[in-house]
Amino acid sequence: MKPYTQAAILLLFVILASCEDEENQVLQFPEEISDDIPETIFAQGLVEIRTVATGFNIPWAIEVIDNEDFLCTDRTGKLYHYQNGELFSINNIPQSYSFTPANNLVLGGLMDISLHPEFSSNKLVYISYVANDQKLTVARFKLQGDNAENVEMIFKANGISVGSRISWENDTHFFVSVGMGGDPFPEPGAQDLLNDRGKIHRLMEDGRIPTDNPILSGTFEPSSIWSFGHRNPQGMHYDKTNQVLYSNEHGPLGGDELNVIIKGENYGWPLFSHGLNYNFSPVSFMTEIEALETTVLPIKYWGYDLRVSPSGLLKLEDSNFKSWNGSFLMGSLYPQNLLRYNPETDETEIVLEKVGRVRDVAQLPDGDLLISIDSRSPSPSDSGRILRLSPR
Ligand SMILES: [Ca+2]
Repeated sequence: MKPYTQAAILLLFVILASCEDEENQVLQFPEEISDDIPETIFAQGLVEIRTVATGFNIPWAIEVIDNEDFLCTDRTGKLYHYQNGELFSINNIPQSYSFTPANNLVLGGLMDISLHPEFSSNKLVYISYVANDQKLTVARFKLQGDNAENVEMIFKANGISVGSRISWENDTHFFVSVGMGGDPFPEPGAQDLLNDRGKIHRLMEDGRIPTDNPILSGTFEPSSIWSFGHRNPQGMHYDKTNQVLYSNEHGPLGGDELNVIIKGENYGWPLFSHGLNYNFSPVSFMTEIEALETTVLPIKYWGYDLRVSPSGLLKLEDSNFKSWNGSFLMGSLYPQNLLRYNPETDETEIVLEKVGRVRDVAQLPDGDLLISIDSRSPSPSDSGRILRLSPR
């Protein structure tokens, strides 16, 4: 290509990019990491992407209030409120503890956020985070303007978590996941019923243990534990129509899973996994048939080839993407994709390739979707951002 042709193409990109910025009214938060706004891209001719807000570090969770009104957590300990084109911080939220191990990823910190089902009248908001005592904690508060009021800690696990999601079953009960990890070998505890890690818990709105929670083997009364043997659940979705709780979780190398969560059941980690330890050794020598007898196998697992490392989970029901309704959308951290899994056909599709580390997926009342993406992905200069997806 001749130099002047290259220059002309570059100029065209600059003009297109600047038009795009104006049209999208991209918000620049003061503590932004970079000015880089990703261009609008068209994936497979189906999706139009618009940047709604930037300046985040690790935008772990989006919780929609209305079409132009949503909350977003940042793992580094901040909670943001986007409302009609403005982005502001919520004050007075509990301090969270995040840490950065050798691989440069930020772990712990502020993770999920969820509105009480009767938020419109009671203004109650729930968050899950690693507190300064290094334990996974659930707090709730009243959202009054840009303030968190009447902050109450309503659940404290007896250990830390590297991932967490909250999902409501009905107006009075919710689920919260507490994960674990292990590199190169599994951390102990997912099978230990006195250890809150590697579990999905079920609580009442005020944090009390529901009397109809399972009485697990070797115990005499219900605890907060709803299911156990999980590795690191980073997406949860409660399908209210069919009353089914879904959760995805990180395997080690391969063995990422989508599970249907059933009361009192054992999801197998680390007795059995479809994946391998990080040093490529087997997690266990249990066969799938043996695992089927004592644990619940995932409804879907992904191998090492796709390296899903899922985050966020949304089962689409009445989105504007008509052909996707009935499918699950989830982020795929390591390869930086947005994935769609169709349970009818058992097909996994890369919806947006190399879009960045997608942390969460949410649907707006108008049927469009929001996704949140980590800073420094896919390019090291990228700011953490929230994108709106509409059918093209
Ligand atoms: Ca499992």
